[in-house]
Amino acid sequence: MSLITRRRLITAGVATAAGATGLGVAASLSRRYGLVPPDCKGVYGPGETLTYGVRQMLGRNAMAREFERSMISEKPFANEIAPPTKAFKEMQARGFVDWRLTVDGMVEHPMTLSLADLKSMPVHSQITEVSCEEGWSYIAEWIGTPLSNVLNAAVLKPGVKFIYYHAVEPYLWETIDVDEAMHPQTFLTMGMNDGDLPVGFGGPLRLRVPRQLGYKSLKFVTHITAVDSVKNIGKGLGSVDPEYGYSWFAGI
Ligand SMILES: Nc1nc2c(c(=O)[nH]1)N[C@H]1C(S)=C(S)[C@@H](COP(=O)(O)O)O[C@H]1N2
Ligand SMILES: [Mo]
Repeated sequence: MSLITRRRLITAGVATAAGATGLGVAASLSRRYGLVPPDCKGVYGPGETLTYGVRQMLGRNAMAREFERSMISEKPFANEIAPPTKAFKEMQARGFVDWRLTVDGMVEHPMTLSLADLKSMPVHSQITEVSCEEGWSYIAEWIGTPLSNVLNAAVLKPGVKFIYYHAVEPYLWETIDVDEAMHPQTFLTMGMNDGDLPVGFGGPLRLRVPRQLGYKSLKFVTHITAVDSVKNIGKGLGSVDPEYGYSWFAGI
């Protein structure tokens, strides 16, 4: 649907809301056009809903800023050491040849991909910034294949609304909406600054979501699931972040 049509619908929804029975109509219209985030309830709910709704209406296709090569940070700050598990270290010792990414859920063709499979897809690069919610940031070149290539190969079934992804650490998971998942800058990243993606930065495989804060760019990604709702995942808030007071939608 075009932006104009969507805007008209919203205007119509808001105008209807002015009427006595309109609130419910406005709410259901907003939900229908994907303007309501999963963490829309609670103290911060109205703010989250406003931020996300505006982004969805005006910036669904906006691009994250890309930088010149000369702007790449000399000493990027890795916020995470390798997952300290024996299994991870063994895979690392074997050069991650047995690392697998599982793609399942509401897809026509569930699949399990190796790093070699991913590298055989069209590979692109972007020079973008990682910004942590705690205030620091750095710029790096990220090399990988857009997540859309994998999702298009798996073929999303009608009704998919979110992509749910896990890190190798079982307690770390995130979701993004389908717009973010299909955005050309959302990359399954295997390389950084002309080399393999170092483990400290999420190697061998990290989902870079450059339009959102660093915590959406999960490192050590092993599993991607297409879903139509986040209600039954964790506390139903869309990711672990809102459970700790951070926004599900972390647009920058
Ligand atoms: N698997 C995993 N991914 C993660 C994290 C983590 O602890 N584990 N931290 C997140 C947070 S809060 C930020 S800000 C960025 C930090 O990225 P960096 O280490 O490349 O600086 O990674 C994100 N991805
Ligand atoms: Mo962070």
